[in-house]
Amino acid sequence: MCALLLAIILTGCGKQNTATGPSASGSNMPGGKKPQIALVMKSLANEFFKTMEQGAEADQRQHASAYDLISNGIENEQDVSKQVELMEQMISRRVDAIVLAPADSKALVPVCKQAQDAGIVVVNIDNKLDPGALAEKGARVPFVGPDNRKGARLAGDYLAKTLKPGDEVALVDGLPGAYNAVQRHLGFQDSMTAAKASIVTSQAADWDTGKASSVVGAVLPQHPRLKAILCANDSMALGAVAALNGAGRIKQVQVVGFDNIAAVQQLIKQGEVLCTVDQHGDQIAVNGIQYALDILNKKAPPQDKETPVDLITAQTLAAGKH
Ligand code: ALL
Repeated sequence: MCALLLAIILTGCGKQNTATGPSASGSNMPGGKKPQIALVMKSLANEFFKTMEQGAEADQRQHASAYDLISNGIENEQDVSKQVELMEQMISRRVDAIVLAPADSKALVPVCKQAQDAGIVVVNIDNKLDPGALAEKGARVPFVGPDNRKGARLAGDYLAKTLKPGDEVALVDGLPGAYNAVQRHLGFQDSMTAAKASIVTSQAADWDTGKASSVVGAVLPQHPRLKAILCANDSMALGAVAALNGAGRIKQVQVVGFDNIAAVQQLIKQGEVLCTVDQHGDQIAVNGIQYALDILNKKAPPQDKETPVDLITAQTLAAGKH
């Protein structure tokens, strides 16, 4: 009890899911001990990561005898140093594995290496760590997550069907240091180039609703003929919609998002967002945890694994597929 209390104080915004069931079934851990897996996410203010956390917690309850889960997240999308700190806390707690969705693809590499050097299995989910930075540190970390360029292209191509050559569009990007932000930018660009649309501006709003609202608020008066805004995540699509409503242009400008959060599903049904991309947030961490368990149980070589992305539109929502 005392140890558990201490653990919770140490992790700050962390949560622990443990179970008192039988010890790990089929665990190859020393003494058949049940592995402790830490999930280190990004902003828990973002519904995407709440969904991810709930998916992981549900999986832990279903497999309570196979592992214990400690889930952590940061408050602010840009707080990279806080995420490094969370990693350090998990290293001092000597967890068996860390499943990490890195806020920045380079800045988290040294602490991942530090974890590996301490004998902790590290699995990278959601946003890929930078291969160059990993190579420089001599670290190999398997990645479990989607092809973000492909996902963005799904949404961009769907939007393209409504555009004519020369139509003006804007891109709202995620945090520049995140590999998935860059990949989504490229995917949107692929679609817009193929459609011969004109990208009049592309600006980072760091995954954040408030920032996206200000960025789009400033872009709108400069581009009176704008036809669409492609946002690299749904939080920023919410900001774009707020700015468009504020400017009275919601009917003239289409919005595209990425994540499939509930608030955006609602806006798609209302016709204020055209489409989004489901990257199955509830399954991403679960896949990473499974992968960590496989490595701990010496079942799998550390290869990357691609997870699915699906286009979400008014039609797919009406068909009740999600
Ligand atoms: C990315 C995720 C989401 C999310 C964003 C915000 O890594 O894939 O699309 O909205 O982080 O932190």
